[in-house]
Amino acid sequence: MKNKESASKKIKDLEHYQKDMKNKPLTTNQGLKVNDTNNSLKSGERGSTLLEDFLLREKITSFDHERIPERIVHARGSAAHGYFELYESIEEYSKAGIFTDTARKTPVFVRFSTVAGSKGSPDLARDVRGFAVKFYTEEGTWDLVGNNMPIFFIQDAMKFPDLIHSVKPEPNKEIPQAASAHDTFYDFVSLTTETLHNHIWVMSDRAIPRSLRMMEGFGIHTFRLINAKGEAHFVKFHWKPTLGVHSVTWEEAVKINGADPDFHRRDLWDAIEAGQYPEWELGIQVVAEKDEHKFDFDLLDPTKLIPEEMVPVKIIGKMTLNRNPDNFFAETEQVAFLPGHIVPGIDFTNDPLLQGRLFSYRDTQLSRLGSPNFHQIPINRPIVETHNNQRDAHMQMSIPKGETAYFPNSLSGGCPHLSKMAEGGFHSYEERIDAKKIRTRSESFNDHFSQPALFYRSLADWEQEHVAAAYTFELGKCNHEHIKERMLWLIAQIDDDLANKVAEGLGMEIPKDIERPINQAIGADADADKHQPGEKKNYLDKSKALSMANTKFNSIATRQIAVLAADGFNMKKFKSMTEILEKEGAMVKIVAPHGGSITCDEGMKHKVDAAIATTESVLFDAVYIPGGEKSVEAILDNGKFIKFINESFKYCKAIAVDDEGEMALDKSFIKAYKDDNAIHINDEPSKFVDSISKHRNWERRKLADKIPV
Ligand code: HDD
Repeated sequence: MKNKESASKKIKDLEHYQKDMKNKPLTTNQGLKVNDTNNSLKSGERGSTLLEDFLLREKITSFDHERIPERIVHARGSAAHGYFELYESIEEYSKAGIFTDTARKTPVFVRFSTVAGSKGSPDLARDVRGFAVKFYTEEGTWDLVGNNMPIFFIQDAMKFPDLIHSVKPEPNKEIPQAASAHDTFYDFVSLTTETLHNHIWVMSDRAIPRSLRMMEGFGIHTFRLINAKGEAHFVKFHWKPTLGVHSVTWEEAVKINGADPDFHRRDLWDAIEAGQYPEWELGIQVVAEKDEHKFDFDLLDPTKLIPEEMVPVKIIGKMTLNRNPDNFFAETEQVAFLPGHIVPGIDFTNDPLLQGRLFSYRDTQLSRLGSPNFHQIPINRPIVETHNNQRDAHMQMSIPKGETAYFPNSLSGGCPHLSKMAEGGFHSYEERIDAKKIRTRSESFNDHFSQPALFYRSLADWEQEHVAAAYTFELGKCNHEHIKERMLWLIAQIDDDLANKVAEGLGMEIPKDIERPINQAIGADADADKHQPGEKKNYLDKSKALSMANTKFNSIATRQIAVLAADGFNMKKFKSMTEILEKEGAMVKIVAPHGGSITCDEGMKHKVDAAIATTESVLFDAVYIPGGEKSVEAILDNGKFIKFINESFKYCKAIAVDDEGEMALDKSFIKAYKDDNAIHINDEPSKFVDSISKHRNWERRKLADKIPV
């Protein structure tokens, strides 16, 4: 169901371009009604096809050219429409209408993505997630093109092609797809130590989110906010999901990729269609210009975050996604995000990564969308009118009137005319620059170990174990010993304990010292010593916000609950359990031995959501087995149900059973562990709800490792 009431200005604009085919005749692109689209024009019934067949040629030509180049990075993505609302004006920092006018509902289009994989790659790759937001503001479009991690791999845009070439499939054999676990990536990472911070985030569960709706977003760079007096403040942008930040485990991710490669895309779509609109609060960390140098790291270095203990995040508004796109290609594929799209009140800093991005995104749209007129594609059009002297080029959709296409002019009355700042005219922040032109990296960017170490220290024990397992897995997939050795040495600079665990898993020794220079991302004539990673600092022991153990655990909304049942299940308990689960917003799905429907002990038919043969436990958050002897016996007759139960236990999920449902536990690995905190036998439904809202019972994990599924 589309939410018509909140149909925003942008949605109305898009409606203008929508085509509804209902009750319409099939026509050619010229409007000619078509009588036969099944047979080509031939000379005789069995004769050869004629060149004259313009119907055939139009149809086939269009088909032949349906594809456009996929994005060089972030090719795999899913998007949705929504809106942003401001809680309170922050006019002391920014004059942007979106940050001062609390009455506005600013339309947004948001695209989430993985980075390394192709358009058809699975959703649960271990990877950074793109989090790109297009705000259609009254003053023009603002694109906040961020990721789900607060830092980036590299410090200078000049390194981006190298980074991406190293992680993409190796060029001789085009292997592996959507995976960083290969030699070229670790060759690059181990020679480019600035990557280590983003890299350890990728080794954490942040890289395998439970849902796109349960991950944070970050603008990453330090930007500037500019107020009406022209004063600037540094700012970092944060998106915090109202459902909290939750992830799956790597083993589950691998299985999900097989069971449902569209897991995240489907989850986003289904939640919106069900009216369970994903929400994120927008937060800002603001730093006065005068405080630029008071930190132990450089604010212009995109491999550093500002710990929330040092600068708290001020929550200023909320984004809600309430509408799925009508057409994937027209909207999700053709949307073009450009970090260079800003509005008065927001400005850039000299972060060298951001500066390079300001070039790259416009450039890439030219090959992807084929023309500088890509801003005229409906999804990319601002909601405000545009007037300028740019003309022509492929696919010009407007018909600019008048005899002038230059400025200044007198023949068109000087129009389109300039706007003063007071009228909303954009004016770049006047930053003082007094410097020599130089190709180098600032030594203030040299700290490569402190923040990866802070991240690792801040994690809960189960998160740390997952990080160690991820390094071990990824390096275990590399073939070159010297690359693994370099990585082990570097991990030891981050954390000894972590390095020891990884070394043990690899069956290797941590090298005592390795030949310097370690960091090779320097010029040929540069003084290598000046650009090596500095000593690890400890300016903060732990930062709470870095661990998912400190996220929200107060909702089971949109959680997928599998009800394992067959004919004869006990309706009474089923009803009281599922009514409460559904009231709390969970999605209850009946998984049965077959499709169609099953009949409960009260003789009513219930639609089966998935036959056991078509689904897997890793697609669900929790399991409920109602009583009813006949029902439980029927499910125990099929080994896949037992696997389903064991696997749910293994991945530390909540499981509830009523009455004869306990027989299912006795047939599973759970038999000896029925006192587990998240196993509920004839328990109050509210207790099951509590366990599901905790996401996982990690206390179970050591035991769970022993379960052979
Ligand atoms: Fe990028 C796409 C995020 C650094 C060059 N990037 C792209 C997308 C996201 C990001 C979310 C997908 C947008 C969409 O959904 O269409 N990129 C980032 C972040 C970065 C970053 C958060 C660092 C903080 N990117 C970065 C650098 C360069 C690029 C340094 C080049 C010098 N990125 C691109 C690109 C893409 C892109 C090649 C591919 C498709 C596109 O732009 O539109 O230009």
